[in-house]
Amino acid sequence: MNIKKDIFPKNFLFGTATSAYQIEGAANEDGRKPSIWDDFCHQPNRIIDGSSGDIACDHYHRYQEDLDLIKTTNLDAYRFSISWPRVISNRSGKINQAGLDFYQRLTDGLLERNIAPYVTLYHWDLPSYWEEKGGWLNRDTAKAFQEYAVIMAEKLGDRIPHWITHNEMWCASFLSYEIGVMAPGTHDMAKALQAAHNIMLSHGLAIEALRETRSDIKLGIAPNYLPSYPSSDSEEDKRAAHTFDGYFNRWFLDPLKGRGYPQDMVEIFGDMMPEIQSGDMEKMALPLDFIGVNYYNSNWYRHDENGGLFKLKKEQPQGLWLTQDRDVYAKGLYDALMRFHSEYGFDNIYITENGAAFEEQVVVEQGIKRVHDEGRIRFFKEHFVEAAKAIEDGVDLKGFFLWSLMDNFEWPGGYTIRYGMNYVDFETQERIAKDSALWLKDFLDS
Ligand code: IFM
Repeated sequence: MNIKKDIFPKNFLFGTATSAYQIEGAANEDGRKPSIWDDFCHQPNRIIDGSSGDIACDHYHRYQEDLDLIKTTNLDAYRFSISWPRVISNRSGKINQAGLDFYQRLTDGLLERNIAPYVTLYHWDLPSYWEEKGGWLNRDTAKAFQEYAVIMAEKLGDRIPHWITHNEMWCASFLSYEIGVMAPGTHDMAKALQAAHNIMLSHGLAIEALRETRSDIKLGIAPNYLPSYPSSDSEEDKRAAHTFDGYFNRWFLDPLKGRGYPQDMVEIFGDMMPEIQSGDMEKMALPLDFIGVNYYNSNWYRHDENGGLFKLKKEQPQGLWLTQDRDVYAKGLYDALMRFHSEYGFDNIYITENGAAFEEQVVVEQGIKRVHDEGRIRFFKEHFVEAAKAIEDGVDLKGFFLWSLMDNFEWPGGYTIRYGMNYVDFETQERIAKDSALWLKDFLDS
């Protein structure tokens, strides 16, 4: 398939995304405090290769070189996250100037290269000093997040126009507290629901305070969205898919649109429902300037009487092609965008993450190191086509951020799963542009 950039509107923004813990390293430098991910990684059997983000891509020291990679790929924008425990030293909100300076330098480096910064305030690295007090199970953490958000906007809001409160709230709550494969790693649905509530509350509190702090910055959030299709046309399977959708998607999207928690799910969760105080749901529904969608894959469900709380079983159709850790269904991106547009009425939509991982080898050809990642090029093309179709069909899609700039610490997958368009040799920290980065550079130039 051959595609050209002109399938997108003229001012359409192309970017790439990363997150602090996955790339920065320098875990113990310049006054950074530990986060729940430092603690989690240093527990046995949490991370497949026993690794951590202690060094990661050493981006803290090599950020200039990394910003050059963004520039040479002809990308317009870069979405990065701020490490809360790097910039705030304790529960009283003491600023760590050295940590803050890093984000000042990073932002300046982007602006010097004419790359638009998009910042995420929370990509899962909660300071351990808050975890000691219950972490996201404690409402005080939501208040603390609001204070941290305000400090960041005061310090960086003059140079960063787009602010995202949270990345993938489902992961920060259910994947972390119910399924337990992410920090802090518990297996308790009631805790997951309480964490999800406090995270969404913290979003609302931050939006409220950020509006007062700077009226000129644009505010949004980046949920992960997983289309959930029925395995057959039967009413039972449709209900199963709808229930999974309630758990993964509607649980977050409905409150953002002022619809409260979805009633069908409230009934299923019963006495596991979180503590909700008066005014909480109104805060979650404060208007946003833009919304992100993180899309990777889709799931299919059928009804199963023995299928746990939700009575369902995942059943993927034949014929999906595979990446290292997911199956691919590009049309799911189109469906996601159409739903954000039609059912939820969102405008100013960005794809804040989309990408694929493959097992990759460096080869040397005529003295040049190359990584032939045809799978990633195919993935990019298929998803670009679906995004362009959604725009044609009326979706107000403003930009597309590819995950990720470079291979990095892929959470429980450690360094075994490579999502980068640039290869990282984690022994030497050498970066090698993969064929996908070279393809993208030409595509953006086309
Ligand atoms: O690496 C992650 C990222 O941190 C959040 N979204 C999904 C990516 C790939 O799994």
